[in-house]
Amino acid sequence: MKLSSLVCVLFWILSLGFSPLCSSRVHERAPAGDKDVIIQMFEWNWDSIAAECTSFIGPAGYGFVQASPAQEHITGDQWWTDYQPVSYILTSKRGDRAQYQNMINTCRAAGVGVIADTIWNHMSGLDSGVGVAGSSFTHYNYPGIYDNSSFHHCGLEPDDTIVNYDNRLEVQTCQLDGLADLATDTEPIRERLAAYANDLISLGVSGLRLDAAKHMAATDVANMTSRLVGTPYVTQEVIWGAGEPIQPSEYIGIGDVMEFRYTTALLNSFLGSNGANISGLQDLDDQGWVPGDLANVFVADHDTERNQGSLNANSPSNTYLLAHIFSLAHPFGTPTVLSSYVGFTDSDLGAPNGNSGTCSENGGSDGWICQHRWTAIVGMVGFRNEVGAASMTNWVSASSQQIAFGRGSAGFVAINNADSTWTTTFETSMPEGSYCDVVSGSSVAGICSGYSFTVSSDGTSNVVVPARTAIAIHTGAQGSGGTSVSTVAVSFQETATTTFGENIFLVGSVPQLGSWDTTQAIGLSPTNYPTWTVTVGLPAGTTFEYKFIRKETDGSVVWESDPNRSDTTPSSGTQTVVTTWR
Ligand code: AAO
Repeated sequence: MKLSSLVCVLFWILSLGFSPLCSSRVHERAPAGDKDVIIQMFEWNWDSIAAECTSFIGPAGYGFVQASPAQEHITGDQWWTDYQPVSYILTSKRGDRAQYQNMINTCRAAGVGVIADTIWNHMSGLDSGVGVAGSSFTHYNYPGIYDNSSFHHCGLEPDDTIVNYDNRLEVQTCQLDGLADLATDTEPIRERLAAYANDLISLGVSGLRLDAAKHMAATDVANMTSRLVGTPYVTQEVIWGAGEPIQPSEYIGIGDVMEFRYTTALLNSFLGSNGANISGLQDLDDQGWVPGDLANVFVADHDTERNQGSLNANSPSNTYLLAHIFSLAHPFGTPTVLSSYVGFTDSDLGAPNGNSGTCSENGGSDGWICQHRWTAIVGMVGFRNEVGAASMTNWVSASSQQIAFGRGSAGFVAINNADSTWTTTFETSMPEGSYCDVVSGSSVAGICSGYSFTVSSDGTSNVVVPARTAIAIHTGAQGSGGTSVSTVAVSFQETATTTFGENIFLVGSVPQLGSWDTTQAIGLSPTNYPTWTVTVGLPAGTTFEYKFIRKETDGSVVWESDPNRSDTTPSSGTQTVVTTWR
C-alpha cells in the first residue's frame, strides 16, 4: 500500500476538509502476491493460534493472522465482551501478555505476521464492574487511565447513544451501543491510545485492525497513526451505509479500509438476489468503492456472519465456498478469510472449548469450523501466492452465474454457481502442461489428489465444471493423475418441515458432500417449501452414502434416522433424487 503523494494531495482536495493529515510516512503491508492473505482467527486463544501457525498456517502460505482484541475487557461468556475494554493490561479471555508475545514470536518464526484487533474508539458500556485482569471501573472512570473528562458527552440523544447515522457529529461523538466514547480529538487520549498501539508494536505485531474507525474523525485516526513506531499494516472498520455522510474514502490516506460494499456485492451476486449476479464481478475498481489497493475485502467478518450481512457457512448451495474461491482468485483488495465457530445464529454465543481452537485435517472440530483449513481455501491461497500481481486475463461469462478468468500466464479459475454442469473449452494464457485442480485437491510430488486438467499448446483446456463448484489451476501446482473429471449433476429434492431459523443440509461420504463433516455440509434452498433442493456435481458411476441434517438455531445438528441413505450416480447425464425427512 504505497500511497503516492499525488494521490494524497488529490484526496485532500476532494474530501472537502475531512481528510486526515497526509503524513509523509507510508504504512506498508506485504506487497500483493507476497503472502497477503489474512485469516481472522475469531476468538482463538493465543496458545492455540501459536500452535496453528506452526502446524498449518505458515506452511499453507497465509501471510497474517488477525487475532481478537488483546486488552483487558469486561467479564462474561459472550464473545462481544472483547469489545468492551477496561484497561490496557494485555490479559483477555484468550491469554496474557506472555502468551501474546509467544504467539507473535511463534507465528513470525512460521512466516506469519500478527494483526492486532485494536479498540481506540471506546471503553465499556457497563455502569461498573471488574475486568478479566481484576481492574475495577465505572462507565466513565478507569482508575489511573481515564476519568469523566476523557470522554465525549455528546448531548444529542437520550443516554448519549448513537441513533442517527445520518448525523456525522452524532456518529463520531455519541456512544456506539452505549460504549463510553473516548475523546480522540484531545491530546491525552491520542497519546494514551498511540502508546497502547506502540506497546503492541513493541511486541512485534505487524498490523492493526482499527475497530469502529468510522466513529472517530479521520483526522483523529490519522493523528494517532502518525505516532506509530515503524510502518504497520492498518485496516480500518468503516462500514459504508446508504445515505450516510461519513465515507470510507475519508480514511484511505491512513491505511486500508474494510470494504463492506464488496461483502454485500458477493452476498447478492452469489445468491442471485437484488438483481446481482457473479457475471457482474469482473471490474471491481469501477464500482465507486475504495480503490482495490486500499481495500481490505472479505466474504464475511464476525459481525456479518451473525447479522445476515454476508454469506456464511450456512448459506445454500456451496455459495459461501465459491465466494471464497472468487475472493482469493480476483485481484481486487487484500483478502481476509474468517475462521470461526458453529452456532453463530445465536449472536451472543461465545467460543467453544475454552477458546482453544482445534481443527481436523481439512476442517473443524470441537465446534470450530476452521475455514482456513478447507481444501479449496488452502488451494486458493497457494493460487494467490503464485499469481502475485498478474492482471486479470481471459474473462468469460457463459451465463449470469458462470464465470472464468485467468491471472496472467500463472493461473486460471472457473466458477460455476449455476445448477447445471458447465462443459466448455476455455481459452487460457497458461503454458502447455498438466495441472492439478487446487479446489478439489493439491499436487503431491506431481500427482494430483483431486482433479487434473491439461492445457494444450494453444492455451485451450477442455473442462467440465460440475454444478455449484469451481476449478482452479496454477503454475505452482503442476501434476497429473487424480480423479476422473467425469461428473454428473445430481438434484436432491428433500421434503422436510422446519421451524423458523432452521435449515436443511446434505452431508455424505464423498468430499463433494463434506466427507461427513457437518460444518461442510451443503445447504439446500426451500425452493418450494416444504421441498428443499440443491444440485451437486458428483463423480460419475460412484456409490456414496448420505443423510440430510437439520441445523437448529442454536447451531446444533439433528440427523435423519439411520440407516444412511445410499445412491449410485450414472456414468453420464443427470440424476434426480426425491426423498422425505425421516
Ligand atoms: C454489546 C451488546 C449491546 C450493548 C453493548 C454495551 O450487544 O446490546 O448495548 O454491549 O453494553 C460488538 C457487538 C455488540 C456489543 C459490542 C460491545 O457487535 O453487540 O454490544 O461488541 O460488547 C456499527 C459500527 C461498527 C460495529 C457494528 C457492530 O459502525 O463499528 O456497529 N462493529 C465493531 C465490531 C463489533 C463490536 C464493535 C464495533 C464495538 O466489529 O463486533 O460490537 O466495539 C449500519 C451502520 C454501521 C453500523 C451497523 C450496525 O450498517 O452503517 O456503521 O455498525 O449499522 O449498527 C448494511 C448497510 C449498513 C448497515 C449494515 C447493518 O450493510 O449498508 O449501513 O447493513 O448490518
